[in-house]
Amino acid sequence: MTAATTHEPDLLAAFEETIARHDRIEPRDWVPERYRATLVRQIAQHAHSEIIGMQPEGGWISRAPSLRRKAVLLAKVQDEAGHGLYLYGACETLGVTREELVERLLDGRQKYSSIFNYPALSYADVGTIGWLVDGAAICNQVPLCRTSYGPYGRAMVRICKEESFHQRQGFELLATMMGGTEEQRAMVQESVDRFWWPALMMFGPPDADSPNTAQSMAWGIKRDTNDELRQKFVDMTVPQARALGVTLPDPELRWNEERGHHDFGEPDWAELAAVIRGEGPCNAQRIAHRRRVWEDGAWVREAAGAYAARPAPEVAP
Ligand code: BYC
Repeated sequence: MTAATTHEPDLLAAFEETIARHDRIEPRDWVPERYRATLVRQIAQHAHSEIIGMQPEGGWISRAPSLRRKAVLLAKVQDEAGHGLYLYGACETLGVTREELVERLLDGRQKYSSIFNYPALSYADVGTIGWLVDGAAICNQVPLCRTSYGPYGRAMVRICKEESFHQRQGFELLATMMGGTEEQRAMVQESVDRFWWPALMMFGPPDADSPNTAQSMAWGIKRDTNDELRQKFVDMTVPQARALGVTLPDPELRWNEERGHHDFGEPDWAELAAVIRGEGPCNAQRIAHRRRVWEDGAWVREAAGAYAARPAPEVAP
């Protein structure tokens, strides 16, 4: 990433032409500072979400109801760690270090997805998180495979493949429970009731109140608006809910023949704003846990750094 010097207008024109051609921007290309800062903000928030997102489900690994469920959940939570690492790697190509990004998360300058500030209270929540949360993530992330910044788009391709698998495992878990006892069916419904509205909030505020969407769309960072993606998610999820036999907790949800989409109720935007401000049910717990493991892992980073810094051993001729 080279700094603009004497030829900034030429550099800006080249950048804008690349965006207009829908070509990729790569790490060595000159970019306006605001483009770089927007990408760092979004990719870092995404990376933090993957890492913090390990916590609600991770708490159920030791309490999984069978060896098979435990193996599946372990693999899923490990995948989320991998996604975080690809995304931190993509972010580092923009000239920030991972340590700096973690600091910004821990002191509240950077955010992570609001959804992970809600608790996972029952094993049905593991299924609901896979079905609805990974389902919403897929809607959001598939278009990001075509984002204008190369390293972000390429990370998203692999992440999306794994998220699709996660969504299916969540659906399969819920379908199994729905075929079980009355009590199990009630657990699934109760879980869906709690997660439906927070899942809709994952897409961000409505377009009219989203300060970043217009510029991010103009730069090809985002390919769809928050409201477009939310609609896509609702349309995709309604038939799946019907197949499962669960009710989505929205009395205004119905098919609109004219629009060719489902109409649905308004999420509680004041609740989203409060959760983003740090006032959700689990914000303090999530960050305290992240801070604790970051501090506990200091010796690992130190050891890895010390090894990397050692001069190569001399080899006898
Ligand atoms: N939560 O102008 P807007 C996963 C913030 S995890 C928190 O619309 P933008 C998984 C927003 O950052 C995948 N904050 O912003 C892992 C901005 O504040 P700042 C998570 C939110 O960036 C484990 C302000 O509100 N996915 O897959 O254009 C288990 C104004 O918003 C939220 C991603 O991170 C929110 N929900 O659009 C299972 C996708 N919404 O930064 C699954 C990548 C808004 O200016 N991120 N804010 O202080 C994005 O696509 C976009 O950043 C957003 C927001 C759609 C989230």
